[in-house]
This record gives sequence, C-alpha cells and structure tokens, in this order.
Amino acid sequence: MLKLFGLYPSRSNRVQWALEESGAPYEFYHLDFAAGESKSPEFLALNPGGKIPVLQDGELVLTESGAICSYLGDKFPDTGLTPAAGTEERAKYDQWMFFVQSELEQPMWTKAKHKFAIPKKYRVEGLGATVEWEFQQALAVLSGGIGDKQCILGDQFTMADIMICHTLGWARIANFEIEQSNVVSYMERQLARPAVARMADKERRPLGS
Ligand SMILES: N[C@@H](CCC(=O)N[C@@H](CS)C(=O)NCC(=O)O)C(=O)O
Repeated sequence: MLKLFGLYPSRSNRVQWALEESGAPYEFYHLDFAAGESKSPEFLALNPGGKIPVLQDGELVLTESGAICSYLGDKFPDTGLTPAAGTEERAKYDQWMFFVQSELEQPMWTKAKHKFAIPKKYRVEGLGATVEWEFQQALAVLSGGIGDKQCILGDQFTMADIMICHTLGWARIANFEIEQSNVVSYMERQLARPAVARMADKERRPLGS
C-alpha cells in the first residue's frame, strides 16, 4: 500500500491530488506540525529534512512533491499523467515541472518563509513588492504557455497541471494578483476536477498509527 505523509493543506496536496487522479489505493498520514511531529525521530527517519510530502512505496521513500508526482505517473503509465521518457511531450512536461518549482513557486515561498516559516531572527521585512514583481514575471510566462489550451501540454491533463494549479491556488490564498483570464479559467477548470474534491474526504491517519 502506498503511504503519503503530509498535512492538509500544504504541498502534500499535490501528491494527494496525483494519487486520486491515478486511482491507486493509498493511506494518508496527517502530521501535526504544531505538536512537532515533522521533527519527531520517527518522521526524521523517513525524511531527515523534516518536510512533507513524503511518499513511501515499499522500500522506496521519496521526497520532493514534483519528483513524487512524476514517479507516480511513471508507475501508472496508463493514466498518461507523466509522458513517457524520451518523448517531446516529456521534455516539455519537465520544462513546466521545473518552471513551477523554480520560478512560479519561489516568490510565494519567499513570502511565506519571511512571514512565518523560518526562525524569526532570519526573517527580513519589506519583501512584498519584490515577491509580487517576481511572481508577475513568472505568471506572464505561464500565461503565454497556456495560451488557449485546456492543459499546459495541450489536451492531455498531466502532473504538470497538478503542480501548476496547486501553486496557483496557493498564490490566490497568499493574495498574489492573477489577472490573466486564460490563467484563471485554466486554474478553475483543473481545480474543479473530481479528484480534488475527493481529497477532502480522505481519512487522515495520525503518524504512528
Ligand atoms: N521542495 C519541497 C518543499 C517541501 C516543503 O517545504 N514542505 C513544507 C510544507 S508545504 C514543510 O514541510 N515545511 C516544514 C519545514 O520547513 O520545517 C517539495 O516540493 O516537496
């Protein structure tokens, strides 16, 4: 049985969405960050970085949301969620998978880190305008990439859409402006998929159960 360790809501939603899309049975272990579970010896044995998401598939323990999503698509190739290695589709897929984590997400992560995620003594104030500007640069590129397509690669929904749309949802919650109508309709279309709604109903097991 696949096991996902995460927190709702967080980047583990990306992996949970991917699991729901793939149809694979899995167990979801919910970490109580406030109680320090992400830094417990039991969890650090899985991920020494103390971060979620973590996927356990038998002997394999995998971190990094993008890598986990690609792995799941490769593991269940009939889903078409990760294009086959060596194809042009895979090359473009990888492009957007790297873009979302290195360009689109970073301004939001910088904002979150300096607001609450890193120790107080390392936080810098006054980054608001900088991160909004950086986000808008990435968003303009994304808008051009989406164009009038259904999904980032065309008609085929892939893990790249999960990564991008989860990140856009995060942007909305973090009060970043998204004015491009093609981006808004693309995001709303993907976030309305049944797999997204199913995540909320999933049983959340405590760590160690
Ligand atoms: N690049 C990693 C980032 C993972 C990450 O930073 N996760 C956050 C929650 S969304 C976390 O576990 N933070 C706990 C910490 O920094 O101590 C990924 O995409 O999986």
